[in-house]
Amino acid sequence: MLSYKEHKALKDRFETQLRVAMNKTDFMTGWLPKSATPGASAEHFAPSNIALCKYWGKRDTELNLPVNGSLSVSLDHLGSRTRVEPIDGETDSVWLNGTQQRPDSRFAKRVSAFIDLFRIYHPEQAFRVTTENNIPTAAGLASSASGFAALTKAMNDAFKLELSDTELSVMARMGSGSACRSLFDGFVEWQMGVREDGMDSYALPLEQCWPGLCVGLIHVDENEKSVDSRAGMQRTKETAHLYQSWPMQAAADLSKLQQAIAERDFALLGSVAEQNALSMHATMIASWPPLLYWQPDSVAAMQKIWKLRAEGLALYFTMDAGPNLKLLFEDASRGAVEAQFPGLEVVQPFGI
Ligand code: 2P0
Repeated sequence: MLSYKEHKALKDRFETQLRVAMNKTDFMTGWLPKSATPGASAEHFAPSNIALCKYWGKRDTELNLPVNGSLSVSLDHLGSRTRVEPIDGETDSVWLNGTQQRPDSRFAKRVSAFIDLFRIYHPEQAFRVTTENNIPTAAGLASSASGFAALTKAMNDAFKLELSDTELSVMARMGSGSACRSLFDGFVEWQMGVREDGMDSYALPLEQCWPGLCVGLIHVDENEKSVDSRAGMQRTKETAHLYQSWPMQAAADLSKLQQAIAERDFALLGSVAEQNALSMHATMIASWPPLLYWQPDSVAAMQKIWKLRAEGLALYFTMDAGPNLKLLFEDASRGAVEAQFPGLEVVQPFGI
């Protein structure tokens, strides 16, 4: 019988071996056609997305494989447009919203590391990458999902890879998990998959649409978070006992959301999305050191929503790893909601 210490040492060694066998570069070497050549410039748009059932926690941090499946709605015209151009020189030139990013900045390093995956056969080829986000900065929406999705599509064209939508979703996931959902419009499900190489962990668009569904973006605070989602989900998974209940909750919520969408049951959709977001935040608060993204204005908005709902307004919210709320309502309530939240940015992902 192995002691606990011996058992742990064996487990660590096994996991290290697995990691060595399946890092991103190994993955790409087995996948990319050797003929892949960086020829053309290319440009693509991808929408931002809001999760109704959240992605929170990874079972593999190298390949961005999630602990749970998630479901989102894409934000139509709000997102990122990214252009890539092969250039002479040794380093990538990365531009965001008209400003060149320092090569040692977090953003430029993440973009270059992602492009490295495509240029394994042409390590000398540098790119100019230009990204424009049309997401109002005041809405405080993360842009990594739309940015990496647009970049993935552009690199696919630049290297003439002709990858399928599913393969593009797998690729985008390795840039940023939530980016795999931004490959598609409308409702999108990211199936978590079970394989170690992640080839079954990608997003799929749902067939159903929901004309009249509204997402309202409330701005509470646009300052950069001190702990980003990537670090936040890792801390939660490692330190919050409460996290043990998260995979079960997410699985149950995912199937209730599928039901709500199939039956166009707005009260079910809104209540499940709101409870899912609050449960995710509960796991964050239960981490150590604690993670509380809420500001006093976030709590004030929640209380206002609960009061309006008690008075009969069909209004719910969701929140990501930040202080800003995203309101969920239907077109019939739009006037009443806008009267309560002046200046609200409203998106109707499926039209009226
Ligand atoms: C989501 N979030 O489902 C959840 C809810 C934040 C809270 O996906 O490390 O930026 O790049 O895979 O995709 C944000 O996480 O993290 C996110 P990485 P990502 O929208």
